[in-house]
Order: sequence, then structure tokens, then C-alpha cells
Amino acid sequence: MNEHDPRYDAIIIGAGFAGMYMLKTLRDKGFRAHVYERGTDVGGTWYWNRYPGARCDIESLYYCYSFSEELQQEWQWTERYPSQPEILRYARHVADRFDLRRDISFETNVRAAAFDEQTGRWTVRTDDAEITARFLITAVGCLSATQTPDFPGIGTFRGESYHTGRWPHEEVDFTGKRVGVIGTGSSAIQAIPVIAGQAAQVTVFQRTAQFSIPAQNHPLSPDEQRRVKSDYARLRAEARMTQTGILAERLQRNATEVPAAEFKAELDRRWGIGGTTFTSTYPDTLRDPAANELSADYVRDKIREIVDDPATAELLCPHDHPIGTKRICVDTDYYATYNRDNVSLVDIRRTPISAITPGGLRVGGRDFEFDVIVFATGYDAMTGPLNRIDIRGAGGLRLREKWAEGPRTYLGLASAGFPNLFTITGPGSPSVLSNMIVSIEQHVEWIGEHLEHLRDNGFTRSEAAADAERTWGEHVNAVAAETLYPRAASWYMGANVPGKPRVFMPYIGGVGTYREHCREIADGGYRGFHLTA
Ligand code: NA7
Repeated sequence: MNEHDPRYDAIIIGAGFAGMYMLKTLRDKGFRAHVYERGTDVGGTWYWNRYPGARCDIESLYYCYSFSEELQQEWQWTERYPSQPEILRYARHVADRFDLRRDISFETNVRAAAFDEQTGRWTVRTDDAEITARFLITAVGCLSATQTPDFPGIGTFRGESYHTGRWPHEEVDFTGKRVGVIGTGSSAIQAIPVIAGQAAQVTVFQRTAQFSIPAQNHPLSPDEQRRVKSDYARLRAEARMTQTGILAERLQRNATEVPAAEFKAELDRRWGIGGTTFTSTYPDTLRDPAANELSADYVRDKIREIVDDPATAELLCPHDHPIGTKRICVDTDYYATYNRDNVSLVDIRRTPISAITPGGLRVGGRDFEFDVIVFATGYDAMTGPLNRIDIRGAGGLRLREKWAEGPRTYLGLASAGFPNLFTITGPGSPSVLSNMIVSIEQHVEWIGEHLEHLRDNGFTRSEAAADAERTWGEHVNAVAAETLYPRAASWYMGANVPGKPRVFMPYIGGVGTYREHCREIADGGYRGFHLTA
């Protein structure tokens, strides 16, 4: 069977961690599936994000598949947090180990997909072919549609320019160069210390200061690795039922009820441990503004302690959003990097970048000259990767039109009017608020079982019901409203993309709760889905 064979059961878009596991799952269940991937290899996010210092903020031993005991035992991680090259090596290893590449077409862009009511199949259009399949599964990632601001003069710069999410495969040499970095999110915070170690001069343009917690990264000792691996099944099962899919020590008492000295001692300890679970210490941190302010103050004091120049330290102190409501950053030496002579910080909140110029960029009346500009300006998150494909459902309904006021899905897995379309880690699912691998495995396994259920019961069509979708959407909004998250102008809210509707996109009810809910729906014969032959 060649790749244009019309007898595919399923087409999967994307060969990152979601697409690879979806392929394997469907293959194991006897479905004929094929993957289209625009890169030259597997890896998704970790194929594209090759910027200096790129590293995952989830620990290695948990940022990997759990579906195969052999795989999780045999793969050896070298550091507490995996670097991009190591994650990419792991993805390639998985592709080889399960012989996935024979069902993946690389360097293939999916442009459009349309559901045909007559045949009950999807027609998928790539750059040079049309293929049909009963089911279409998107595994396009949540942070894969890069966002470059539409600055005046953007195309005029004569030097080198790179977006962190589309980094070239050849090494970029910063030696002796003047570098401008736009943005101070997770990507910038990882890249800046490394670039500063090479470049002649680095100028960082900051619109919003971010909270960052030290990674406290270190090599993984064989002992540490053995300890986790000897108890892997239990630890993984426990992680799946938590709020974020990440094991963390969570205290029962609220931050506001703890004496100040005890609070400080606990956060000192957590700062020493490092990583994203810093804000999971107390249950009220992301719910009560007063509790949140306590943790925010702690981090601001740390910044003032680390950064020598008081004016720079003040500029680096975030004040515009509660800590944790923008994805918290995890760094190695970020704040200390501003103590270097070759690094400076420019505030572009009040006076934004007015233009990119042939020589660099302009802020107000001031011109900056650069050899390299790094755009660490983020992504059109969650909906961007889906809306950039022209997806048309029943009756020609366009997904991006249906979602013009914000995404509407049932469980983040399906959308009414789009039969036989399934969206791995789609908006309305916990995805970006969790360990992505945990969320990916749960979605893939649910979709695999669902397709098996359809086949075994003679159904050829599955579509989310409009009322189930509405009820789910209301629930997603209601749980978000109980938290401080909607107070931040974050990419979770679509606030970083001009004109994007402000809707809190991920589901914050917790991966454990969500998993149980999906399980109950499946056990109840797929409540909220219309299944027909
Ligand atoms: P982020 O977190 O979206 O950060 C993008 C940064 O770029 C952020 O500091 C933005 O400031 C800044 N930005 C975006 N547009 C502009 C314009 N027009 N002018 C100036 N500055 C701008 O993306 P990352 O790649 O760092 O991280 C994405 C996720 O990957 C991260 O959350 C982790 O989950 C992993 P803003 O805050 O919008 O004012």
C-alpha cells in the first residue's frame, strides 16, 4: 500500500510525541494509519526548538512515554531536566524502536482537510497530493504556530534573524556579535544566558517581566535513576491522577495561614529544589490574590538579591500578573546574567519597538544596531496550529470560523460539526497545564479505544453533540474563573496575539479529574457523541 492509498483508516497530522504514539496505538489495534509531518524527522516541538539552552521544564524521568515498560527502563537520561538534543535523540530512538518511520511522510505540509458527507471520509490536501481516510487526527502540538509581531520594517533587517521556535539546524555562532533579543518568556529566559556567554553584547527587550525559578539542574546519578525506575509503574500511576500530571509535594495548609518565618523557610527550601512545582507548594497560591502576593514578593526579593544594579532588578520584577498565571519560567542563571558587562535590559512596555530597521531596531527615537535579532516572541498557542490548516467539517463549516469567538470543543477531543475529527491535546483539555506526555498518552489511548469501539460496533461516524460541547465549554470557563489565571494577559488567554479572542483555552480542572471524566464517558457508551453507521 503506498501513501496515497485511499483505504487509510486514519490520517494523523504531526510526528511529535502525540503523532508517534497515535500511529503506534492505531497500528497495534489493526488500523491502517499514516502520518504527515512537515519536518524532516520526528520530534515536533523538539525538532524545531533548537535555540541555545532549549530544555524541557519537566523532569527527564517523567518527560517520556510510560506505555512501554521496556522502553522506560532501557532509556538512560543524563540530566534532571532534559536538553533539546537529548529529547530529540529519545524521539528518534522511539521511532526506530517501534519502526514508525515507514508510516510517516516527512517534509509534507497538510494545507487543508475537508469532510465529505457522502463518503463519510476526510480528504486531506498536502502540497502535492490528496489522500482520504475515515478519521482525521490532529497531533499538531499546542505551541507550534510561531508568532512574530508585525513590526513595521520587519523584512528590512540586513543581519541574521531567528525565531526561537524555527531555529536553524546548523549551529548559530554568536561569537563577537551584537545580539538583540525580543521577548522574555521561557524561551528567551533559557537562551539569554547561553547567548550572553558567546556574544560581544546582548540587549534584551522586555515588554513584561516574568517570574522565573531556578532549574537546579544536575546530572542524574545512576542511583537516582535506579530508584525511580524500580518504582516506575506506581509513580507514573500516581502522577496521572494529580492536578498537573507532575508529582509534587503539596502542603495542606494555606499560605495565608502559615507564620511568615515558616513560609519563608518553606519557599527557601522550594527555591533550592527548583522548577515549576514552586507554585504548587500551597493550595491557595493560584486562587487567593493575597496568598499569591506572598509568593510573588518572595521571588521579587530573590531578584533584588541576585541582580546587582537596583534599576535593572526593579525592571526585572514582575508586577502585572499573579505568579504562576503566565507559565512560570525555569532557568539556569537568568537573573545573574544581568550582572554581566555585556548584557543590558530595555523596557519596551511604555515605549514599544516602533520599527525593525536595516541596522537593527528602533524604540521611540532611539536606534539600536545589531548583527543578530532573536525573536523569542512566542506562539499562537493551542488554536493557532489548527486554524492555520483549512479544516472544513460537515456542510463546509470551517473550524476557524466556528472558533472565531474562541475554541469550542467537547473535552478538547472533538468539535460539533466535525465528524471523525479528533484533536490530541486540543483546547478545552488540560494539555498545556500539565506534563504534556501524560496528557498525550491519555488522549491517544482514549482515541484509540474510541475508534476500536466504533469498528467493533459497526459505527462509521462519531460526532460531538452540540449540547455536550456547550456544557463542557461552560464547565471549562467555570473552573478557570475560580482561579487567578484569567487575570493575566497570557497566551493561555490568547492575549499575546493581536485580535485573538480572550478565552481561557486549557481545562484547569486537573488531569486526574479529567481522566476520570473521559473514562466515565467512554464507559457510558460515549455519552455526548452521536455514533452512527
Ligand atoms: P512566550 O512565553 O509567549 O513569550 C513571548 C515573549 O515575547 C513575551 O515576553 C512577550 O511579551 C514577548 N512579545 C510578544 N510579542 C511582543 C511584541 N509585539 N513586542 C514585544 N514583546 C513581545 O513564548 P516562549 O516561546 O518564551 O514560551 C512559550 C512556552 O513554551 C512557555 O510558556 C513554556 O510552556 C514553553 P508579553 O509577555 O506578551 O508582554
